[in-house]
Amino acid sequence: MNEFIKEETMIRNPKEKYPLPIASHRKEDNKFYFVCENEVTLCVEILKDQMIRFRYSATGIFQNDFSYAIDEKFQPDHPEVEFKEKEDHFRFTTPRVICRINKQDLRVTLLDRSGTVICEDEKGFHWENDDTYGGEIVQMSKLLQSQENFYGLGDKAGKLSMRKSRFTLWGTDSYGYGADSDPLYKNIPFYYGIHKGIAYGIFFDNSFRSHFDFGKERANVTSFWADGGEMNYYFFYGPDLMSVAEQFVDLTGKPELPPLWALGYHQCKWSYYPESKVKEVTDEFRRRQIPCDAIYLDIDYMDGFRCFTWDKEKFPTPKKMIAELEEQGFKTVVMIDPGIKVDKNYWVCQDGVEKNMFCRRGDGPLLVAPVWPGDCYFPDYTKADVREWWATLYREMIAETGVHGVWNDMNEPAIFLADNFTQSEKTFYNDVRHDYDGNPCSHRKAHNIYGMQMSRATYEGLKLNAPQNRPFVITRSTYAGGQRYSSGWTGDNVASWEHLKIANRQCQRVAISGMSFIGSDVGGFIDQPSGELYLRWVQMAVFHPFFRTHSSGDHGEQEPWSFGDDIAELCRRAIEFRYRILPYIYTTFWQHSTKGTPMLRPLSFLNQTDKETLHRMEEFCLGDDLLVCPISQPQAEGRWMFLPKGDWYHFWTDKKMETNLEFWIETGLDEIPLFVRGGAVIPMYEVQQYVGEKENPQTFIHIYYLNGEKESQFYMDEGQGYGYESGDFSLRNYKVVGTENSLTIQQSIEGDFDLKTKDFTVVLHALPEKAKAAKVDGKSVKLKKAKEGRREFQQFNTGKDFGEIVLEW
Ligand code: MIG
Repeated sequence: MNEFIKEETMIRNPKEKYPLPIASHRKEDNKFYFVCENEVTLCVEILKDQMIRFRYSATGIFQNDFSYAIDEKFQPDHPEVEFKEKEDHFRFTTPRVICRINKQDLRVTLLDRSGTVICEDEKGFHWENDDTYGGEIVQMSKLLQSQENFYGLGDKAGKLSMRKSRFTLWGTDSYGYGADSDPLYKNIPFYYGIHKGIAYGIFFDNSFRSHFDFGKERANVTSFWADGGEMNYYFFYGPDLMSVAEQFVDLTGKPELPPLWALGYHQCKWSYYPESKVKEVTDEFRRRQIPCDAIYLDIDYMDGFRCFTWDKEKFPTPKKMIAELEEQGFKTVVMIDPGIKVDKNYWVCQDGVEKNMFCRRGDGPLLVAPVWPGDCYFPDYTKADVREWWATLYREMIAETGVHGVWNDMNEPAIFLADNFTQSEKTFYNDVRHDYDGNPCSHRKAHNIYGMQMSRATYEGLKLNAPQNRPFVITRSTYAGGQRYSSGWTGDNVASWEHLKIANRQCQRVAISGMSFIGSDVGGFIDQPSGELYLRWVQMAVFHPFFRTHSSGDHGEQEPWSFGDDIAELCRRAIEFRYRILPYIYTTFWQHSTKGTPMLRPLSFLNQTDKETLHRMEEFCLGDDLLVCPISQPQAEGRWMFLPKGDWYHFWTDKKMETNLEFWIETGLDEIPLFVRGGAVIPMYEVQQYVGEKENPQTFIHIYYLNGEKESQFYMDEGQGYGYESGDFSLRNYKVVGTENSLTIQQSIEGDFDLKTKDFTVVLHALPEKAKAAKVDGKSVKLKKAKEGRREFQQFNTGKDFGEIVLEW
């Protein structure tokens, strides 16, 4: 017993049941089983040096081992471990972690190899099987370590650090949610813990309604539990937060690369119609030269909200319209909801009923619930046949009409409350049946994965009907691992400064919870932002992987020009900057898709041993080398912020920053505080109005001085299609080495893709003195002076395939 626990905290709920002492143990394949006197069984599987799975059964009988979260490509390596029986415990030792299991009560303690306790059970596994409540609850409680902090859990809107808070995961349509609202749309039962500078992660892979308490109920206890299913969790040892993040994505799946256009700017509203209105908007973007890649059609394009149909009055010739928009450089993304209108004259409904594709109530009849179209049926996406069927429904829309991307909404699932619907929650009845891919269950188990499986079926629809293209899907609800199929947005937020901050936190949090391709409704969905708020939001979202303005449309307009010409001009500059850093963003996405590294990173991920970073929420990094701090107040002439220890330059002046302190930074309306890491190589493009507008966009290699060494990468490929899978990519690895009077940049190239440029413009930043001499592969080149805004620098052009640049002063 840990002496820090106060007696009273250990008082046990009489309904709770516990393991008795371990009676036997055995090893089968790579699994170790510990069986207690009352049949309670713990199964431990050492998947990797730093990754251990724990599974408990109260009866000794485990459920079929099936999870939607785990990527089929995940490869455990089952390392050799030392297993020992001690007097009062069993012990595993991997090269990185020690795991102790108490004989008396099955409690688990995880330590690092130096013996520091990382994570230790308090009561450990226990459960309630309560007939009066009507269900089984599986519970785990752990000791909260001294000064421990917690992060993760998907789209929660409150503080980044979750200590002293309590959360529920149960996908909910949370219109106009706030910082304290819970649950929200996404269900990602994965969190990080960090204490003594050591980080670990826990993924509670259980899709029932689950709950997490980080020292709120009892100050020294962290617990998680679920209203059913198994106590089944994965432990990841860091010690770096970043390593935990990468391991979680290793387990739950890396997304493929999106089409490059999906990383451009998107414009959306509920709803743009008819066709002439859509064109008015797209024309205005081109007229004003504000870059934009995608335009969205919300539910009103459909015929009476029937999915996979068109309202022929509003959109008489969708194929022609989409082709014309494409000519202009716009991709069209349309909404598809799960609710299928009950209407015997509607082909999707007929077909679905005939083929038995829809969810049924516990006693057999089809589930009927009202949403936009009135009464609807709902596909059971947890069945392979249904996903395949759903994928085929996209044929006309994708293969024939040419729609480029699909937006899945209302998939928590959300329904409207109607008089004849007796459940108080705005979702399916608990008794609704699901196939769960051969593991039949009720909605209690399938609720939290419904949106994920819908977006999966949609992803398959895009693959099926446009196999040459990389799919683009966006979803509102998802579960752990949903990043394999879809991007996401943070739902129905509000046009307020508070919500700009919430969006910032949510995007960071979702990104470290596995789904990097995330953004918010820029400007706010509900209510009308001021021009200033809209601008500040745009300026922040430039650095979010998914970048889209969306609004509910029941107030004024929300396009970049809706707030007057001055704001339009400032928005234009911000969006132009997005297009300039596209190669950097794409490289960051590539790193995410190959290594699982989150694209957005809270400050704690940069320097986790510095306590200050653990509580910062507004500053964040996009990729390795850009650090941003949005302006989140009106009429700000600057703001207070913090830079972690390191070499950082002010992006707009190239001035070296003092770090590891809080400071005031001035900022105009035309920029937000942005910093770049010393030694970084930032690949940039000239501005384009949309991805692919210029066949050979001028490409810049921005190099930032460092007295030391640093590596960077620049990844590029066709930006669409799958050539990159067979070598048609270009990866440039850079190594920058700086001394007091020189800087060298080495480049090594992998892949066969011929970058669509002959030359690079190499731009030198923050050299301590002007370079006098520059040599590229031994040949002298002439440096030119250049100026941009408040920055002055030297630059030169060189062939893109150089091996080494040497600068001296
Ligand atoms: O009940 O399709 O979050 O983005 O514009 C509202 C209409 C349904 C909610 C989504 C929002 C979308 C809206 N939808």
